[in-house]
Amino acid sequence: MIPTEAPLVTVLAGGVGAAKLLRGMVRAVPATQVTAVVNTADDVVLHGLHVSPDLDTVTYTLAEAVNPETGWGLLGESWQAMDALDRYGTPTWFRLGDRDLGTHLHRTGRLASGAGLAEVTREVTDAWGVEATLLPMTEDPVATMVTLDDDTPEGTEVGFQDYFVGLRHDVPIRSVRFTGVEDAQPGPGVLEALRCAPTVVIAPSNPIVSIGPMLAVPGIAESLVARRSNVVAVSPIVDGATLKGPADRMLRELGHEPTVVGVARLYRNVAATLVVDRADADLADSVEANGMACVVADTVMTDVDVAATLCRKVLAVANPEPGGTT
Ligand code: FO1
Repeated sequence: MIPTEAPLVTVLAGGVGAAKLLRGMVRAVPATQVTAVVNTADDVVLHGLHVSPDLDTVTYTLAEAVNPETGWGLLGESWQAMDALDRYGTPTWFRLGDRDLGTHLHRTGRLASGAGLAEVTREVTDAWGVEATLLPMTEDPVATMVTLDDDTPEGTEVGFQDYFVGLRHDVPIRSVRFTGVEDAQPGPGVLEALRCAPTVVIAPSNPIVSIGPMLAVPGIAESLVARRSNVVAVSPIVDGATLKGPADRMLRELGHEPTVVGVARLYRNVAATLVVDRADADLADSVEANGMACVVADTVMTDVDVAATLCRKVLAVANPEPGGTT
């Protein structure tokens, strides 16, 4: 069921960075009023199972059940199913823990019986006691494909998880595209959540492969442009680097500046404000010269309290109290 209560905040979310932000958001405001629109272009079918890494990372994090060392997968996992696959010589480079497998088995079975991904996501979040609403960006098949900058004339195109996990994102790339996105419809409730929430936040996720696919789903970017003044992005780049993952490298390789200024150039049409870390305070003027208001905050979410403080600030800058100081 899609919630009828209008959210207080809607967050565009990828994986680990977004999950940390959302963990702070549900401390800053009631969790029932938080909606996340989640990237599904990383989804992959493995061993016949539909795996939705970003939806699961956000779910497990909000349930306080995520593995804190990896930021994905479950706490206290065992790996007997992977050991069993190793026995048969089946590739296990993408590791699915035994407990995590239950989620993929449930999702795959329900999708095969005709349920939509939004409905199944609701079942999974309910089962984990997650009170925030997670909405898949689309229920249609959209896949991030990465063209490697190898010595072939056109570059070899691989699926996102082959690049990210299989090649440990340790290879140069030439381009990224999202197959199926032109024909994708926003998932149930997505456009309403983007239109109705007083504040929309773009989480500190990879702008190219986490936020990029969502903005490419017809209707999503347009919804943000229409209310840009209430859209706040949090930079995933701090001091010219990402805390986790290849965003800095991807930005550089695809011709963008791997700084908060490069992030501002990517988001200026859809968001009015960019929140940057204190480490980048000296770039605030350059961000503003690129058409976004710039707010400096502690964005490195070392614990949930830092995340909650960041979220309170983000909400305040998007909808300042009349006469208030932020
Ligand atoms: N990331 C890895 O680096 N190695 C893995 O074996 C791996 C398995 C995995 C299983 C389930 C899941 O939900 C996520 C998993 N991830 C793994 C993370 C995933 O590749 C990335 O977090 C996202 O796709 C990027 O946001």
